[in-house]
Amino acid sequence: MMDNEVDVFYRELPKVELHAHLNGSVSCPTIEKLISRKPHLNIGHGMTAIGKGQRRTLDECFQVFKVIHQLVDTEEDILMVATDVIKEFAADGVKYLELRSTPREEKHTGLTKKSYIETVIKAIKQCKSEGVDIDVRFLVAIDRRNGTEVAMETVKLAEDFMLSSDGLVLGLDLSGDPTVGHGKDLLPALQKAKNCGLKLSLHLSEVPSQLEESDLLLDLPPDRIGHGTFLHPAMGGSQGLVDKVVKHNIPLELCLTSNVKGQTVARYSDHHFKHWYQMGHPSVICTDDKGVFSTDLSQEYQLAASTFDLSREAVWKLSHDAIDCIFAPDTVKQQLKQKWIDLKPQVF
Ligand code: 6MZ
Repeated sequence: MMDNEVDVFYRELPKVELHAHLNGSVSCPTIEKLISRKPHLNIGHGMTAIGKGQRRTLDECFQVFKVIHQLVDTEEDILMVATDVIKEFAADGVKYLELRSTPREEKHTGLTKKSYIETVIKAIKQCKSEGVDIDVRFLVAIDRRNGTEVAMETVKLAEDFMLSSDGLVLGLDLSGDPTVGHGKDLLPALQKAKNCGLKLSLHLSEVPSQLEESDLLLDLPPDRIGHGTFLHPAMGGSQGLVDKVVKHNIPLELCLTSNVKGQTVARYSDHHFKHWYQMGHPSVICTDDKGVFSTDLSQEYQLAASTFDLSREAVWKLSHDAIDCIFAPDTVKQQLKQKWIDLKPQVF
């Protein structure tokens, strides 16, 4: 064991990251740089990350995002945050990353939703031109608490960028505090997004009270599901919901540390990964918010392996099978599969 207790096998494992919120992924060194840019805010480290062994309620996690948003409110900040996050994922062995973020307008700094997205795209292109070994795409996020009108506006923006970003903007994410708002109000916007060719990754059933909403949104159907913690009957969901997910073969993005630290799952061994994985359903290990939850993707793979007793072959297959769940076109999937072949160790 080395390197923050993570075995070198997991660091060297080529990985696909499909569920990463930009502002939740900001590392300690980047937070330090942001704090030094804005000392007047009096923000300390303890306010932006949840350390080893610590737990917070989901509500407290959402307070943490508000603090980070105070620190990230100019184009300059977003450019730094996005390039740092991309380079950190690359250093962790991530070969393909779909980053998601909620475009924000900040009147006092002149930041607009359009310039927000443009800046993330600039960061992606900058990393590419520097030769960072990672293929990065972007999903524009809808924060569910902002309601119908903002969701429609966001879809329009995402559509414009999908058409003008050379394939960098691929789809939409629906996220935000799951206890606020109802998916039925967002359905027309999501339907419109789907009709214009945007891929959809929706946070579903992150808390127990969302079964009716999940049932409704699964009929779209989405292209991927974030968390889906309470869909399975063993977690308080229903067979009907599982049947819909299976019928449409919708992959799940699963984030172990996030769910345990955010207290929607009591123990790692209770994580719903086991139910879906046992069924052979496409399940992708992700970080969610690597900065806020003090983790990285190598640690998440190691955690899944140690908790559910996965062999190295099984872990390799898990990271390889994630390629089929990406939103980029088949040509990219083929390139990634070749990369996995090239990087596969002779023996595990
Ligand atoms: C739901 C989450 C989330 O968009 O400013 N976000 N939404 N559930 C979660 N589980 C813990 N973690 C993050 O990144 C921060 C935003 O991502 C969403 C929230 O809307 C949060 O404000 P961006 O880059």
